[in-house]
Amino acid sequence: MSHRFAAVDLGASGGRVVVGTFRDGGLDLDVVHRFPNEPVRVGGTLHWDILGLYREMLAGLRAAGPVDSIGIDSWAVDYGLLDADGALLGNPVHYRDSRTDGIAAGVPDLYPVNGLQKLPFNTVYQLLAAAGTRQYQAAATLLLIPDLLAYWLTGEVGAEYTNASTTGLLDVRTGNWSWSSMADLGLRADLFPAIRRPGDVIGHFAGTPVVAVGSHDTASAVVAVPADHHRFGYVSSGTWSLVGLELAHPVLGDASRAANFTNEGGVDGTIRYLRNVMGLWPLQECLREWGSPDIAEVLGEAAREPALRHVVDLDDPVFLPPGDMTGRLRTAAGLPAGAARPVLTRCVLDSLALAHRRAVHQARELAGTSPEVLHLVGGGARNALLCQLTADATGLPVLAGPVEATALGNLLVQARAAGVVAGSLDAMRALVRQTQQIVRYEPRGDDGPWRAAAERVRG
Ligand code: LRH
Repeated sequence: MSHRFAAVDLGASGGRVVVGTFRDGGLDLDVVHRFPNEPVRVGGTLHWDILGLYREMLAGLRAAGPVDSIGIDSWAVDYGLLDADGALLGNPVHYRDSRTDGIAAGVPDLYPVNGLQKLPFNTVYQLLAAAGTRQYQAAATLLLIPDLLAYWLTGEVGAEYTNASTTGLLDVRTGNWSWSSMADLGLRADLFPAIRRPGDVIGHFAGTPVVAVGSHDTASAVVAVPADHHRFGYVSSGTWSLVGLELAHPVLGDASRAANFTNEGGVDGTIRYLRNVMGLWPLQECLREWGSPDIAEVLGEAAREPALRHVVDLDDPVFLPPGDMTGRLRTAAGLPAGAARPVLTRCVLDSLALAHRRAVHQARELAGTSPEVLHLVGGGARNALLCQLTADATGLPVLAGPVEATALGNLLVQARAAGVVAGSLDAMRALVRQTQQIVRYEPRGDDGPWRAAAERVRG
C-alpha cells in the first residue's frame, strides 16, 4: 500500500512542488514542478509576485496528480493583509525592502518575551513601518505567506505556529500570541488569527486535505536533519544559512540576546536555537550580476584559489539588500575594481564558512552543549567546497544532505498526521537517514588560519 503527499516549498529564490511516495518503509521524492521566485519593484517598493507564486503552486499541484494531502511552507516573516471580505490588500512586501530601515532601533527590547533575534525585517518591524498606512488601517486579517496560500486553497484562516514564532509577536514561553506586546507597541491585536499546529488539518482543496506543516521552511528543514543522536548542530543552507541547535527550552539570557541568537518554535515543541547568517545570498547576487554562469564552473575556479586570502564579515547588514553585490564585497574586502570572479567567489565562501564557525562556537557556549557533528541540509549541501570549508572552519565533521530537506520535513509531518510514519522526530529522522544520500566531510588542517581569519574580520 503506498501513500502520496505533495509538499509546496517556496524559497526566496525559487519554489518547487515535491511528491513524496511512502511505500513499504521506503520514501521516494519526485520534484514535479520548479519555478523561479522573482520579486518585483513597484513604486519604489520591493514586492513578492504572490499571485504568480500561487499560479505556479496550482500548476505544481496539477502535475502532482492525486495525493493524500498537501502541505505548504515558505520563507518566514512576510505577510499579506486581507480586508473584511477576504480580499488581498496589496501585494506582500519583500523582507529585503528598505521600509524597515532604522525601525528596530527605536523599539523596546522584546527578547524576554519573544526570544527572537533582532533582524530588521521581523514582522513586528514591518508592521510598525506599515502602521500609518490606509492599507493597515483597512485590514481585517493578517496571514503569513504559507497561511495566505492555504487560505486561497481552502477558505480557512489561521496562523501556523512555527512561522508565527518568527514574527516577534509570539510569546516563546506560552507558544501563543503575545497580546501584551501588541498592546505595548500599539499594534492591532485583532489582525491575528488563531494559532494552529503542525499536523492540524486546515481545510480541503478539491476534496484533498490541506495539512499544516512546519510552515516556516527552516522548521521543516530541521525536521529532516538526519541526526542519529542529540549532540548535533545544523546549518540549513540556502539563500540564508540558519546555524544552530535543537533545544528543549529557550535560552533567553542577556548573553544570548547580545549575540543575537533566536529561539524559533520548532515542530513538536522543540526550540530552534539559531542565528541567521547571510548564507548563499551574496553569491546568488554575484551570479545574477555575472549573467548566471554555470555554477559548477564558478565553484571549480574558486576551489583553485588560495584559502582565506580575502575575508569579509558576512553578518554585516550592508549585504542585505539586492543589487551591486560585487561592489559591496570589493569595498568590504579591500579588493580592486578589477577583482576577478574566482577571487570574489572564494572570498564569499571562505567568509561564509567563517560565519558558520562563529555561529556554531557561539551556540555551543550560549546553550552549554557541544555538538559532535554538524548537519548541513538544503541546497548548499550540493556545494562540496562550502561543505568542506565549513568542516575545516568549525572543526566538526559535516554531514551534508538531504538537499531537499525542507520539502522532506514538510512531507514527513503530513505522513505522520495521516498515520503513515511513526510518531517521533527520531523516527522521522531515521527514515531520512535510510532513504537519502548523505556525504561526510572531515575537518582538515588545524584551526590556526581560521582563528586568525576570524580575528581579522571581527577585530
Ligand atoms: C529562510 C528563512 C529564514 C528567515 C528568512 C526570512 O528561507 O525562512 O529562516 O529568517 O527566510
